[in-house]
Amino acid sequence: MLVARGAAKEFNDAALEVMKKYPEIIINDLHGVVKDSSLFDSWRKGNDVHFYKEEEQKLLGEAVATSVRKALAAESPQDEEENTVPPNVLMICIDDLNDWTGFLGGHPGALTPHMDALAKRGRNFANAHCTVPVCSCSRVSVMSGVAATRHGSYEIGPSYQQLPALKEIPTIQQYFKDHGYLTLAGGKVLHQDFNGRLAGAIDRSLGRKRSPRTKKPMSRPADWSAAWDWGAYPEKDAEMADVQLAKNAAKALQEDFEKPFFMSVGFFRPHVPLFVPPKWFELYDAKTLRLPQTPKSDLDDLPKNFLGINDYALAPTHAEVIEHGKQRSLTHAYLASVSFVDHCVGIVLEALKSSPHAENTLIVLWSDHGFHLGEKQHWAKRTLWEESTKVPLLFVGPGINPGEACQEPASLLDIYPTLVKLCDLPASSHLEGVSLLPQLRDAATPRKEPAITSSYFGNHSIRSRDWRLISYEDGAKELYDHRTDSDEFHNLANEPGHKDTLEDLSKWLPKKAAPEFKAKSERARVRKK
Ligand SMILES: [Ca+2]
Ligand SMILES: [Ca+2]
Repeated sequence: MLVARGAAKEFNDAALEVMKKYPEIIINDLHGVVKDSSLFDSWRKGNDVHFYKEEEQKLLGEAVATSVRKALAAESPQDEEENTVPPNVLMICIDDLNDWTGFLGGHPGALTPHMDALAKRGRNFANAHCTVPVCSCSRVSVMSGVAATRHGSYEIGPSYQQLPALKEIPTIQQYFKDHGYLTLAGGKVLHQDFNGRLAGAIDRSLGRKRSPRTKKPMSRPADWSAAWDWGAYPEKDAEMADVQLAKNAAKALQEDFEKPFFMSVGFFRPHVPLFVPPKWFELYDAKTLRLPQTPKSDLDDLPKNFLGINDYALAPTHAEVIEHGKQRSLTHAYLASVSFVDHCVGIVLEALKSSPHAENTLIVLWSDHGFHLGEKQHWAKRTLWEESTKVPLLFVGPGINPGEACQEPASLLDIYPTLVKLCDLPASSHLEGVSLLPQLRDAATPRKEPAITSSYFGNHSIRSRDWRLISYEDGAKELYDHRTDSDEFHNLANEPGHKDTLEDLSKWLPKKAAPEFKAKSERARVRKK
């Protein structure tokens, strides 16, 4: 055995001690963490211990610590009950909500009092990004903890259940269930829901209804997709599926459960069609609300192929929106839908506040990707620009002190490992994200990993604290300095003086990416001229 010194020696001795006392538990726990590295052979055999890199020591340390806690808890279950009640988790996901919230300030007029109040109670990750800027793939990544470059879903089509790379990967709901949690879920959590082989992940459904739509087009030009309609409809909140879901969740939160719970609540607005009751439209004055800046000249410095990944799907082009004179009323409908969904979030949060679980529930709120409203002449999602990739991400609850917003990059991929850590579950080796615990403790803690977003095979964005690099499949690049250009108007990739920045960021570009797994792909179905 190697001679270990200092902290390594202390750790070494402690680990040996633990191994002697609880050989079974240790070996089992460590297995998940270290099974892929030959350096840990000695641990697996359980008869020798060596220390190598700092990172490996950390992994071992965490695994040992988890084992010790488990072993101690098993020895004195009464103590555990008295001292450590595992926290519940309330996960609220929102569909297509960009940074047009009060706490992110993406639109100066956006009214979101409930989410703003929530942001004040914990950590607002103000530089958080999705892994894929489209519904189903983004959600698959959140729920699996696996990036698109491994699961291969870059477009609506394949479900979680269909992706071969995820065959053995438990959803976060399943993982929590496997570790003693009761799971409840309702609304749009996964795009295609928890059915087939995922059905067992959810103990109780909170329903998954859809809101009513008008029979005839309300505001859309006749030749637009029926999904791209909007207006003050239906008359009452109670008719909206999101309100019904919020109330179901609110009711369930009043119950006493025998186990800790993991509740997932997924709201559909502000996804199109942008139908919400009149009172939400009345919050805004369509005539005076601010429109985003959409200069045509913004496209002049982009690589020629940039439209290649942006011309799919059902959304109208900006030219079509302008031609029909719909920019203002569509923007109005989006803002109305944002305030409506904020109201739904409020119903759930108020219920939690007055419930027996108020003090012991972690809340994580996020949206699956952002949304363009004409910026860069684009509507909706799928691009690698800030409007598409940036999302709200809030963590609130026991152990999280309120404080400043975090400007370090964060990814939706980090939700799974962060919740696993916060709830003190065993580490799982399949997770590709990074725990946000350091930034939950102190928002200013620097983080080296950028947020990586992929859109279709071979196109990636690398977002650091201050920069965004976009690299397309054919090698074309865009580079933006967010310290001076939060709108990403000025592509610096081909300007002198940024070689080092380009190189630094390029190091994070995925070296291997899974080819696109196509079941029925929206991309194959629709292609615009
Ligand atoms: Ca979405
Ligand atoms: Ca530009």
